[in-house]
Amino acid sequence: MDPRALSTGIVHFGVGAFHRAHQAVYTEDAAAATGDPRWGILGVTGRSARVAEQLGPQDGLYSVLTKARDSESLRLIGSLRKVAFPAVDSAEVLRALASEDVHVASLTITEKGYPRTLSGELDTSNPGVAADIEALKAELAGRSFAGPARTPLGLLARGLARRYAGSGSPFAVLCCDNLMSNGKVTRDLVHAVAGAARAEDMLEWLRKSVTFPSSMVDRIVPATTEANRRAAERILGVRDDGLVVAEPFGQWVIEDNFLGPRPAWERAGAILTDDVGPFEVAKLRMLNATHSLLAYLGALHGHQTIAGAVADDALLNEARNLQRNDVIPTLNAPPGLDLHEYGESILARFANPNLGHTTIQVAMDGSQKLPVRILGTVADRLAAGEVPYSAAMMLAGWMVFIYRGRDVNGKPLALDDPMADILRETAAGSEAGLADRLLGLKAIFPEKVSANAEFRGALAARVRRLLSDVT
Ligand code: NAI
Ligand code: CS2
Repeated sequence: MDPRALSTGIVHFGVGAFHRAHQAVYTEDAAAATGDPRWGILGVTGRSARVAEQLGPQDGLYSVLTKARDSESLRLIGSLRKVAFPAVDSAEVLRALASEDVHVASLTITEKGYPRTLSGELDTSNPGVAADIEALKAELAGRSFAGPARTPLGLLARGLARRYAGSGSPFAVLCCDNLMSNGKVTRDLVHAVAGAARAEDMLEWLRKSVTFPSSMVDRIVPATTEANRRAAERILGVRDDGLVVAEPFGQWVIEDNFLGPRPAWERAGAILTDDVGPFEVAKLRMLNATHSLLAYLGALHGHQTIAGAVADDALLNEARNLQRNDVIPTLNAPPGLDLHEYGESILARFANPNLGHTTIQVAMDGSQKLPVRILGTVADRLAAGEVPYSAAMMLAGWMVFIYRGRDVNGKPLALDDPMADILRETAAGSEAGLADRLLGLKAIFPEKVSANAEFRGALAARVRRLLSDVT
């Protein structure tokens, strides 16, 4: 379908690589299958204008370089019609969220884009959240535009307030981040922003007219490199600054909970279901936890890529043990899914040498990722009276990654994490006390995990062994 025929029907927060290689592709395919022109996307960047600057001169057009093991293909995508940068375009985003032509907002703002306290509540001490709550109060009081938003959830809440004050028509907010029950997480935070602004009437409307479906999202999309752009330029004949790179595999399982219209994503291969939960848990625990194990152990052993880590038999064995011994016993398989075959299919995807997904990229934001990916498994196994030794190995990898900051060859390993300073400070000290010191971080480890003596012992033993392996 000619992208110029598309009207904007979706606002997406977090126009990173993954959105462009996953939801935007599904949305384009749905439009092509149905001829429905209503689903152009207004993308909203996060903290920099870079993507807006990359795509603006290209009319929002960009390409996806799909890299299979021994072949690659390039595809032009036109569903992303414009990219807004909140620092200058918040008013436009607010108008779009209030528009009767727009029916869905979606998000890929990373695990750290959902500011919560230890107990999972909205973190109102976050300066951006606090500023957005004040802006919402001002706008609800009928005062004029309260200036640029500071957080995606704040901008979204302000836009929903505009919708409530205007048409009040039904709306859906679709989270596409790697979080468990990601729709509920998003709903609770957006409701909390409205509650903090004492917007009781708006809250009532939110409960009745705005749904927050959860979704399980899957496609490995590494950060784009200059080498990728040069390869694409040789095929395209022009440089595409908005290029994204991805594996051939993709999956999207969406909770069918929409009060208003939505793209016919099922016509593009998405699965609409009443119960996303089993798909979410299986994917986050089987794929993402194994990814993190290979990232930390792989990086420490000098492997630049996930594919390199999977090619290391000892690490491949650790990955299989994690899936088979610790994760699978905690899962209720989604209908028709053989979990052992699923685990092997994941490892085969990781082994794609053409993708170039780096261990250091997967290793980032561990403080935000580990609670979602591995600590549920640990808690479930301990509750079943078992010690999850492979999960302990994965956590030992993360701890030694922080503590050593270098790989087996002495190459520095960057710690890219919103809690980096706290992690470094906590890790500093004796090797013997490393596991206990990091286990003491209540922002990451729940009591039921950190207080278990057997698990502490297993973790400390693996930290010791790993330190001697890589030192
Ligand atoms: P990216 O780095 O290309 O884009 C991240 C987006 O989130 C950017 O728009 C950025 O501005 C925004 N962002 C980052 N930190 C933020 C914060 N603290 N607050 C608000 N916005 C913030 O990353 P990519 O590859 O697009 O992945 C984004 C998310 O998509 C992941 O964190 C994950 O939840 C999900 N995902 C990614 C997959 C992948 O293979 N890359 C696969 C499956 C899910
Ligand atoms: C990866 C995920 O970077 C990471 O943390 O584990 O982005 C992974 O590539 C996706 O979840 C695959 O669907």
